[in-house]
Amino acid sequence: MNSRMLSLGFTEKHLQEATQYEELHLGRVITQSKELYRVATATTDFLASVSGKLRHQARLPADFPTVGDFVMVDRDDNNVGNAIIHQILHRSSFFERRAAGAGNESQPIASNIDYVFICMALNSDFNLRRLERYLSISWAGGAVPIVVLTKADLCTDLDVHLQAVRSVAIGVDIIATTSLTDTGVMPLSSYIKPGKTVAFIGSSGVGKSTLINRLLGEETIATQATRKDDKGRHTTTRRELIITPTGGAVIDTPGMRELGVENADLVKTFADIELLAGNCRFADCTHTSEPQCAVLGAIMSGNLSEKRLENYRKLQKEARYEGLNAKQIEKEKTDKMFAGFGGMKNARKYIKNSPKHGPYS
Ligand SMILES: Nc1nc2c(ncn2[C@@H]2O[C@H](COP(=O)(O)OP(=O)(O)O)[C@@H](O)[C@H]2O)c(=O)[nH]1
Ligand SMILES: [Mg+2]
Ligand SMILES: [Zn+2]
Repeated sequence: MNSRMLSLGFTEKHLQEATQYEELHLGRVITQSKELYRVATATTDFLASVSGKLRHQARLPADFPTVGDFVMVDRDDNNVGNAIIHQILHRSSFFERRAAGAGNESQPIASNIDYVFICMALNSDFNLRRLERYLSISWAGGAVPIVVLTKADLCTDLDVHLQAVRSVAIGVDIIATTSLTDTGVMPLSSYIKPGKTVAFIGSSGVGKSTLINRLLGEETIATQATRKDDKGRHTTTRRELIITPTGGAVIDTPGMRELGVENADLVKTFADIELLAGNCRFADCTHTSEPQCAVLGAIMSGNLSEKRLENYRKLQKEARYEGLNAKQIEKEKTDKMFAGFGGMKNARKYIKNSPKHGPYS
């Protein structure tokens, strides 16, 4: 494996999987524009589109390639027009969001991300509830989250902020950075290395692009998507996978903030609450008013913040509704309301067959 392949994130696992596709070449999708993909291989990069068969067999948007995908293409150079993507290799992590508008079609955002840098600025952007949301999304997608606190230069009480983040980001690395100096981004470099792919997420304006520019250094800027109208700095207009000088891949991901907590596995994010719940007297404790509830106990004693519990409930609810359209959410609510009757259908039957002066007349 050459260093370019390592930088692109190719691992032995991918090479191994690729061997089952004879006469095809391993590549990685680095950008996407509608149905055209830019694919980087061991030697070069070129445009590609999907094969008729892949398109034909695709049932969901997730069945199409997305940025970060390892794919099998029919060529290793761009001598004879666009290449054809025949196969998407197994994804180690996957992020998608619900498309705007009706229906519940989702749109793939990125795949094969090892670390998600959850960027949060140490100013008014600082919000622990939003952090909990991002943590849930990262875990759910199959990547390891790292909390990156940006603009440390603007913060006079770093310790207080770090303490607050620690109480929320259980078992997660927390890093404070500033883009004002080169050394301010050093703590990030241990994650950005050959074979690894990092995605930056966080609100607009927290300094993601500035961090990425710092990591890239001026000398590599020529390889980046540059804007003609300014100093040629990397600006985010679309998702793209970028190779850093140290040989790690980063993805600047506009749109990641709209990710829903679909399929969210909140167990990791709220491990403390899950653990407490194990000590509640009742196995099905809802932590609202039950006696000997360990969760409420922790809130009383100040070991758990009420806001955290509230957010846990909110995300749980959302996770169950995520992927449903408004009408389906309504149905879900009604179903829940009539759950005691065995669902809405039975509830209707029950009402119909009830004596006139029954509880629902
Ligand atoms: N004080 C300070 N400002 C920063 C820092 N990093 C970025 N900024 C500024 O924050 C603004 C938004 O940065 P940008 O990288 O475009 O944010 P993005 O939307 O997350 O990509 C710009 O004006 C940057 O100059 C930092 O570490 N400290
Ligand atoms: Mg940006
Ligand atoms: Zn309880």
